[in-house]
Amino acid sequence: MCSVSNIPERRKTPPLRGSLVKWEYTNTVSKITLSVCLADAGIVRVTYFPGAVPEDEPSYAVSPGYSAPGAEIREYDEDGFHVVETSLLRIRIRTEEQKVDFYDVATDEPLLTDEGGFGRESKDWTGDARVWIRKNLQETEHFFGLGDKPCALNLRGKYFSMWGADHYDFHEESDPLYKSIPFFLSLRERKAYGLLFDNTCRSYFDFGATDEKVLSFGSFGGLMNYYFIYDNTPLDIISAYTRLTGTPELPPLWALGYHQSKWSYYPDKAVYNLVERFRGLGIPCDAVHLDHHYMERKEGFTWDKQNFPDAEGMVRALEKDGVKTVLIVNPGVKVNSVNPVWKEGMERNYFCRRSEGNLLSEEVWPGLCNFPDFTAPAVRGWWADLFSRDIGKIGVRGLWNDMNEPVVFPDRTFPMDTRHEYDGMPCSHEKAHNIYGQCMAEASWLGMKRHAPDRRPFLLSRSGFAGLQRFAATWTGDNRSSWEHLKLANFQCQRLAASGISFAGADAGGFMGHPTPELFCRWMQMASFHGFFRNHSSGEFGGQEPWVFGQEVTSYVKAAIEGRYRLLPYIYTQFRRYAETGMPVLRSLALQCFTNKDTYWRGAEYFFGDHLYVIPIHEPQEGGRFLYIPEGVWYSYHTDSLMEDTGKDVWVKCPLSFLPVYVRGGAVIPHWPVQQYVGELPRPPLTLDVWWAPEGEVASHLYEDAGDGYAYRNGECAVHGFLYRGGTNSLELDWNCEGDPCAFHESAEVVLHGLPAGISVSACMDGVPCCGVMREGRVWKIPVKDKFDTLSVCWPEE
Ligand code: NBV
Repeated sequence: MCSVSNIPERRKTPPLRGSLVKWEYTNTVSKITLSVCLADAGIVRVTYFPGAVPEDEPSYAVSPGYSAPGAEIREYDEDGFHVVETSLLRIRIRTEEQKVDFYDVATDEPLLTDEGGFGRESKDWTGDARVWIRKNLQETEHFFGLGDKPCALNLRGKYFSMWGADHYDFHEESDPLYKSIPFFLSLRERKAYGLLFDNTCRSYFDFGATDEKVLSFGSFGGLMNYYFIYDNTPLDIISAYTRLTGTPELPPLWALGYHQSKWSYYPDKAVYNLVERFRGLGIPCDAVHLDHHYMERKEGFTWDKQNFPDAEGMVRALEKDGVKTVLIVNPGVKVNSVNPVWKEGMERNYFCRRSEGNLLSEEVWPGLCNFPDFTAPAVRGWWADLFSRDIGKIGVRGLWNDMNEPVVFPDRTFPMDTRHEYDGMPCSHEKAHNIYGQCMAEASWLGMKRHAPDRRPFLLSRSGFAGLQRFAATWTGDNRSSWEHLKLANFQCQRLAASGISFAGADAGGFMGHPTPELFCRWMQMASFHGFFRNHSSGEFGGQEPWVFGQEVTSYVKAAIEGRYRLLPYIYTQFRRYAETGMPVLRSLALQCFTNKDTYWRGAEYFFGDHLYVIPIHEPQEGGRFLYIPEGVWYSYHTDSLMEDTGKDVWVKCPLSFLPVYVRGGAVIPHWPVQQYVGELPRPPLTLDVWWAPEGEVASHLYEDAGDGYAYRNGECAVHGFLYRGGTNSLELDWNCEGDPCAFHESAEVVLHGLPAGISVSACMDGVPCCGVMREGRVWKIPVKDKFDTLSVCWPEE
């Protein structure tokens, strides 16, 4: 049934290419070789090989597209050290002891130094070994990152494991969960570094839990192989890590809109009714996710003919209404001799086998299943082609990979002797477990690229390893409708963004249980400021659609979703920057304000892109709360009131109608009118909202393109830059643009917020007085014909 076209090449690419400088030291007794490899001025790979240095293994973390830029170095020997200096780092290699210490080159401050250093213990008959490394943990050091861990942001004093696991009904501190992202950041007032432990076996991180003076990490197999990443700020370090492990493609704009999901919406009539309800109530929605029940007996690549007699007709009809269909796909292929996918997988020998050659057969949703070995390139190519019908012909716009940790019933994973191709370096499940889900995501992503080549893929994957962002967005798994889980969702989304995955969300409202109206409202408000915005629930506890919780909450939730749609040009711009440079979209307060150690134990607050600061409400009945307002000029995004006390905790009122969100004075925030779905207005009128700051300069950006497809790669896009200059009774705004400034919006308007009351303003564009300047309440509106170079606004001194 499916033809195998363009099988991707074996992953021959070594983990690091480009201009590398390498040093190797072999201990003549232990025969262990220490290899230190410089990728750029701030990225150093350290590897301990137990014997001869083999050809590089495939790396699932490092992007095949990453090419090390190299760096200018100075090197010399000094009392038993070999010292290598770059513009950022001084690396002291203790050659005899095989230890590596990192210092800041300018101040010679120690950043990370070996305590016991590298250790290794052979595992009896397998020939494999447990490996670990021990480093000095400094008193002032704090840790962040590590993927989807459901706990407070600061990881100091804690111990974590990496072993992809389905943790139904997880709770605070459950560990491990679905994803294994072995990357962390260390913050210490003026200094920060990042570290990626590139090892796919079961691993652990000990941030001073066992010994408060020791930071250690290790694994139960594979190599001690880590990347030390240094730059000026935590956000630069996250960006560098994201570039090393691969920046994502720009997502289709619709995928940043609102997604509605449930386990499951069926039959087709229920789906039509759902969409009708959204449209009837005027609540924007861009996607509906179909869970298990769209399939025949839960078997992948089938449609239940009774419930969905005309799948293609439905998908196309929804699309006409602006709603894209996203399908769940699990890895297990039902053992069924009339199932062509199973037959073909068998014929090609693409399913995983145990060490003695017998097929791996386990129960999952459809019954007894076999499992594609996604670590083999040919299998990924085959899997990709299985989507020729759903993606290529029917027009399904997104895929949702579930159960790919992988999970089998009851509550287990594959037996450890399951064999995997591991891209040419065959191994057991012990080594492949943590990357199985990511390889499935890669194969599904490839399917979308192949069968809808003119569209940008949208894929959601529950499991993943470092680098997941190259293929997929993610959600945080099976949470619960509780205040504890709302808080955890906030921590997890911030933590994922700090781990390279900004396109992340939690099931808004909670997967299990039924939220109270207040909880639902707060959760939807928060989720509207996370990377990925989807309401999903198990369906067992009643509906969780935006209109289920009474009129008042429906109106607040509607307003939150509408707010997301108004903000889409801003959100899209942040995603564009993330896709280009790896800069995270969500930036925890501690990471943005890392020179202020008072922020290190705070968790709720984060920056959403460059200029918005969001404080989700974690507790019920919070009519007000203390929150930290960063230094500078900040306004309430919803009321325009100026925050009087900044740089400290202030008490603010938090009515249920909206979340506390603040906007930076001097910022230009692009807005669109509310649309029911992305693309409803082909060229939405653009509003540039600007908040007055009486001094200083603030840079803002706007990125526009067609919202899908790849024409932007041929220059069909507009990249706008704004520079705001504040004065005590004036402001100026410069606007430059690469590309046609008017191609993607039909009109533009500048709206000024925060100007003193009772004034009248005069405005000039490029020296010419503006006509049509209008006051509306507290804001001033200035129509813009095409674009200006400089807008000057002033008003009489009070
Ligand atoms: O496919 C059913 C669910 C899905 O709705 C959920 O989002 C996944 O996390 N899936 C797990 C399997 C069943 C979980 C009990």
